Amino acid sequence: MIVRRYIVRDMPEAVMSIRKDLGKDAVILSTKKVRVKKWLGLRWQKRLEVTAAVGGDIPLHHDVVRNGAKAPAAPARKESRDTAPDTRPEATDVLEEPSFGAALAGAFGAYQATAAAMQPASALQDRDKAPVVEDVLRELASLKAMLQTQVGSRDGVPVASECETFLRAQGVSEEVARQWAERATANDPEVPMSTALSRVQQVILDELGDLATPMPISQDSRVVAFVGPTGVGKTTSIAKIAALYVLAGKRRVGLLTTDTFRIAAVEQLKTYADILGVPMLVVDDAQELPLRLAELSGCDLILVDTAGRNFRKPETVANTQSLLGSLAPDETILVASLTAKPDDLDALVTTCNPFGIDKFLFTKLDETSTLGSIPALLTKYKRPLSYVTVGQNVPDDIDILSVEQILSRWLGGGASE
Ligand SMILES: Nc1nc2c(ncn2[C@@H]2O[C@H](COP(=O)(O)OP(=O)(O)O)[C@@H](O)[C@H]2O)c(=O)[nH]1
Ligand SMILES: [Mg+2]
Repeated sequence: MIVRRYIVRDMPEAVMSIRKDLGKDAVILSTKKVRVKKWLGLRWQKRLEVTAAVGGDIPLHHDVVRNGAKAPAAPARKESRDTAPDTRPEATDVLEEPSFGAALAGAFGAYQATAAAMQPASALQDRDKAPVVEDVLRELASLKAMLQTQVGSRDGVPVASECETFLRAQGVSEEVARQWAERATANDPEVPMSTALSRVQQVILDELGDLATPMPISQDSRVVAFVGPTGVGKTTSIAKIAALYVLAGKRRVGLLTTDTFRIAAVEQLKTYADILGVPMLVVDDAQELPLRLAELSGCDLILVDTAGRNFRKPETVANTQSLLGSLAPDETILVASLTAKPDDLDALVTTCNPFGIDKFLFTKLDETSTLGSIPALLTKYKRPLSYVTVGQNVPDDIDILSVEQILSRWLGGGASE
């Protein structure tokens, strides 16, 4: 293995030098900010120290990015991160510049390690606030229902009730759970539970129709706003999506943040923007919006981060509504975490619906096995899913999944007839 160190201005410069020097299979091992003396040692300058290596058996782990980068408008082909076959040979065909993806991942990794050290266990703190007992009970109920699908329905309990119990445990409202369970078993009340659940899947897919197909950001959209409560993963998701487009090399991405509520929020997005080599501007006041948008006139995709606030407060709702009114985005994506309670998620969507929500983006799929809110919200509010995120790693942990793919995981692989 050859290991080299580079002192550069930014990541794009590092990637160019590394590619030229070590070839396209090189990977970045670490990055850190350093200060170097200029010529004659008169002035200090900020630089980036990047260590890269080539040779040995370096795995390519960009299957998720590859899916997004190749065809942002099409459903991802990968069924599951855990069960996906080794896609290494195919990845080289599909992603034109795999080492650039690896380079970005390295840079993001270094940033995230530093951020984690500075803000210990922020995700953990979020979780600590969650009603743990309720989560455990829901998990248990869902496990119980899943077990029943394996062994068949209990004696004497109609399969429709079993289906309903399963759906309820997964966070589907009572009324909808009953409807879906009844429709799935209507013609065949004695059907085995596993078959009933694959029929539930079909009932949901029929109801969703075109909405079952994932709808990432449209080719025609230039300004895309991301709204949602605090801490759900808006900024992280924006960084992941920006990385997908930078990797694809098809659109000039710019970032805009209106989240000046927390100083760290601006820093967070700025760091991602620097790593990606894309412009990022801050908007303090809605009146500045036209000016800032004009400054980003060279960008054909502007991702707008908004302040994560408590949507149960009327002033938050009013502020967001007025911001979106001035911004007039081509798309507004509601970002919601699946770790929230189903009722709270539903209340959030009801509150945000008047903003003109176009799509959902669900985060933290990796932290829960309760996925019923996805089909429940999609069918109720008739909005499609854009992306789902499955972890904290930028840019890896984002996926474009069809509802069918999600249901297959949720309902235990879609039990066969
Ligand atoms: N486990 C997990 N954590 C995530 C995911 N997306 C974001 N996070 C974490 O959630 C926390 C809040 O994310 P952030 O993007 O700052 O949220 P924002 O306030 O909505 O902008 C951070 O610790 C992220 O790393 C995800 O898909 N899974
Ligand atoms: Mg944020």
